[in-house]
Amino acid sequence: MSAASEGPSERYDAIIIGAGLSGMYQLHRLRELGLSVRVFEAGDGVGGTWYWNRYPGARFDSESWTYGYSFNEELLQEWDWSEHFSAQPETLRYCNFVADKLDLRRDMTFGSRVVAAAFDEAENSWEIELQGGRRARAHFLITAVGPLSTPVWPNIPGIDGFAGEAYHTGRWPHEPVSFDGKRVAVIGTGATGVQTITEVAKTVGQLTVFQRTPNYCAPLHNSPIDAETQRKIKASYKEIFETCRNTFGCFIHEADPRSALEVSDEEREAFFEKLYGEPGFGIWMGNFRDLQINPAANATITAFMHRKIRERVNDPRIAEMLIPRDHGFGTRRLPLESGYYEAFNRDNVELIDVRKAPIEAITPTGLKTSDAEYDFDMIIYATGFDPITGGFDRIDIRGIDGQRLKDKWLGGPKTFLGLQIAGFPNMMTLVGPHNAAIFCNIPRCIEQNVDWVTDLIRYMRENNYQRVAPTLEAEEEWTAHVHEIGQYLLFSQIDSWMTGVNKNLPGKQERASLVYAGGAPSYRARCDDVAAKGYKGFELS
Ligand code: N01
Repeated sequence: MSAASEGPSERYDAIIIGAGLSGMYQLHRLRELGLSVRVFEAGDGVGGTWYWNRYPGARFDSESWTYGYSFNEELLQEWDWSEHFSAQPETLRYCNFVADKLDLRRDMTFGSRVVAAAFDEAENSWEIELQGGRRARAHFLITAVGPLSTPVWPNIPGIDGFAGEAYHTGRWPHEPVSFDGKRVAVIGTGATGVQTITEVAKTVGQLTVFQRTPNYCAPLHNSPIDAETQRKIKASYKEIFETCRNTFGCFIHEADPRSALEVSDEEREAFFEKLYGEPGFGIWMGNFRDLQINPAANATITAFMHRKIRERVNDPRIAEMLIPRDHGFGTRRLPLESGYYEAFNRDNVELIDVRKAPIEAITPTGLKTSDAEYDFDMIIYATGFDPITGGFDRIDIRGIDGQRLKDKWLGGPKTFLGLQIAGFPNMMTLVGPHNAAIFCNIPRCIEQNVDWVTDLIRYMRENNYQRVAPTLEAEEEWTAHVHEIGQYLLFSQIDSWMTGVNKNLPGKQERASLVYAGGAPSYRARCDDVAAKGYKGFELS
């Protein structure tokens, strides 16, 4: 792409890539500053994750009333969440409700995938190119591409030759899909697979689950929100968001200050039971403080979860297959479930361990493992995403001297605060790598990211600065800090999307430090400190 200085006629103060929760809020905030803004979005509507992930059973596991935007009292008071943990259709309706209320769509162009972006040094601006060739230019480029937005189909031979229905959960069709009486395969048992399997099992003819790595799952305990609770929630938003603001991951769950090893066995067991019986992430986020840093402490909750799986699954052989052996509880992202283990008690649900019998090929009529051949009417791929950097990698982003971001990040991302990159001026990366927002009740951290970026842009305009980029030194220091702090949490020693691993992708076989693991409050304090010191670590010119 050329960055010729005459450039395209379409010009804005800022271009935002993506109309998910972060892109929507960023548009709103920049409009308040009086900027001309255009959002380019590949999908045909707002919502990002909630637009694409329409698979059966999709719902979030943040409490609904902690998930919505907090910045606007009218939005909070006018919107009723119907359940404590909202399902995808309602969350997508919420995104559309916000877009309507704030009149966001008039500055959005849908069905437009950004394929390239190049910085023009002479003009201090970014030129982007859309699939199809349309180009536009802006002073600021803000990526709001999401950490899990690039679905990955497994690299299994024959995958294109299957004659039946085939769906990736992250690209689920908009039309209803029926499972009635069908023979259905699900490949993948991450958070998405767990929700899909639980839901599909209810109406399917025969369901066969192909599991490579079992995950620990805990009950969601979802329920409807009655009128009285609704009223109380609406009266307490201030306190709710204040609580979220001060917890590690901005959930309402706060870690217990005790060590798992300082209490008696009975006390520990009773606490685990209590948390297992309560809604949401308490068992992960509100548990003893050292479960995710001390292997001996972690072993206690891991043994508890093993017992729970055995209690819930009737066939001991299947229970043993569902018990993770290669990682401790909570070291991979915890899927919350509503009857997942009981799905395997149904006569029409079969579990196949693909570590023992690897999938060798997708055939025109089904699937072949090293042990057997299966016929299916439908194959569902719940095989995950190109994690965290995937949304960046598929755009040809070029900074100063034409340096490609993909090349710069070859040995792992380098950023300052997970929000900017040396050599890529005036580009801000919402929920980007090295940002606390990935390990967070995401809208809470999105608001922090967006507010911080908005303040930076306001500061630049007030002080007549045209260009901002971190110094190499600041970038190196932050990147080293992200690496160092990540080591303390046990998840950093385990393969998962949180450590950047996707076994289907040649470049994603090794673990990397992709997320800031110091918690949202520390991250916010650091960002605020940088701003208070006149954006220390950034070069402004
Ligand atoms: O993706 P994943 P996901 N053969 O990467 C398997 C968020 N989310 O879409 O683990 C066989 O976790 C793979 O196996 P393995 C949440 O943060 C949130 O499920 O690599 N299996 C794994 O089991 C979540 O963590 C919500 O051995 C293959 C699965 O596919 C994140 O999204 C709901 C395979 C992929 O799991 C990602 O979840 C849903 C192959 N060739 C998701 N290739 C809520 O808020 C891959 N797999 C509730």
